Amino acid sequence: MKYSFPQDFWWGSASSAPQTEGESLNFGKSATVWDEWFAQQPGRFHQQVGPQDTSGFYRHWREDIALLKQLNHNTFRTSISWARLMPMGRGGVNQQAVAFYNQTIDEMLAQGITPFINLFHFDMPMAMQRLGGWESREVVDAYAEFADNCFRLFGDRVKHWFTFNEPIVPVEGGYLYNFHYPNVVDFKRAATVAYHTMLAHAQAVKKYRARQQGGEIGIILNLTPSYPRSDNPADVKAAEVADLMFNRSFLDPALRGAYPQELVALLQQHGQLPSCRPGDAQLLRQGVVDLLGVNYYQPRRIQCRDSLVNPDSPFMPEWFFSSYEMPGRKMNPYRGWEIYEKGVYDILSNLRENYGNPRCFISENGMGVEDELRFERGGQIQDDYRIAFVRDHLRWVHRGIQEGSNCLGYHMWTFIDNWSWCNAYKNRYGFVQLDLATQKRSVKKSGEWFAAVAEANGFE
Ligand code: BGP
Repeated sequence: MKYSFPQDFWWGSASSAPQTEGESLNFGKSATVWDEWFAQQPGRFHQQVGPQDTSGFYRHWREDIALLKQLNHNTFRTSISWARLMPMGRGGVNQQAVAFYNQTIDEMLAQGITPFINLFHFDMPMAMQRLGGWESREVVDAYAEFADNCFRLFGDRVKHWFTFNEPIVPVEGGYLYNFHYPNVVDFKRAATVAYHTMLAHAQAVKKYRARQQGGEIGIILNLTPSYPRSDNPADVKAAEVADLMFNRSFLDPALRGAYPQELVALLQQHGQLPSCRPGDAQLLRQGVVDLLGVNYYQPRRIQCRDSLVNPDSPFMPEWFFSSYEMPGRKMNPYRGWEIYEKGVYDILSNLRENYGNPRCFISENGMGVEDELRFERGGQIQDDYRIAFVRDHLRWVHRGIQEGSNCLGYHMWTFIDNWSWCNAYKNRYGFVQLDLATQKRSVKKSGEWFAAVAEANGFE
């Protein structure tokens, strides 16, 4: 069968400033929570590569953009580092950063690659974290100032903006499950962080629209379809609560301008609602996006709890459901996440049926592989598994589009193997292999395959 995609489909990949730029304490940039996190854990990180190094886009940007071109990308997503542009978090702008972002944006445009720019990819400046990070309303206002500076400085050329990438990850990682800085475990604080993030989002959307720059603004959410173990009402209910907590907590405000009533009622009942101010609800309504980025990696498999909750234990989402390992599920043998390609189609169907079919695109989807060098033959990584992964997801994306979904593109995570928050370079995701010792870039087999797909606007 031939899979042809709509004209002008966005073919590209996604990355982020903190995972690729390097030079994280140089050229006027101040520390983010990642510099702090890395410094606090000597010995933890694979090969000792940290935010200061990464894949070195700060120095290799010209070569990297040439590679994007070679891979027939018509679009590319990266982010602007808040701590690079505004080292104190607010106030002064770092002119070296302005020059850096100007040259990279201009070079992408010169190569026919439309830049998609995201404003926050987990990289809270330490100056802002010291004020309380997303727990602080001051930080919400500072972020809006940063966003507005980005629109002012680059909005004449950048026409696709995103306020946040996966805003739930700092909530989960930093305030609920203890896998990111600042390692807090407290639902109420997590809920406040989530709420303030969406207020910051809405403020940025408002600022962008006020400038009337003729572009669009959206948000990028990682959506994890929650499948119940059975049709048993208790399992179905458990999956619905997981969906409320992990998907709809951001999806509903982003697309409908308000939180789901069921979620508000649930948190209220348990005394976990963040404190609101007059005017917040109206602000949230103004944050409805023009464009939704969907990151999809894996689903959630949910069942009802098999034991009663101890009401004295700290409140957690898991009071209402358990996860289980679905028998026979397909796993990524090289990283350990479930692979369920149809999930991407289910997300598109849900958006079409329940959210008015918004303009959207797949903004991340990808396959991490540990020790990928073992697949090198004749100087090239033969990553047929990644080709199969992308192709099989694209088939489901294609079907969603055939059925009417307003899905405008597909971005793979990621372009060049990059630094990751908890694993550094252990898991490789790129179309392009990075040799950490030499910083040499080599296109993998999947990169060549993707270039051909992008050129043909589809595949057989
Ligand atoms: C997404 C993030 C990316 C990237 C990716 C892979 O959630 O947006 O920044 O890191 O996941 O995950 P990991 O690097 O943890 O394997």
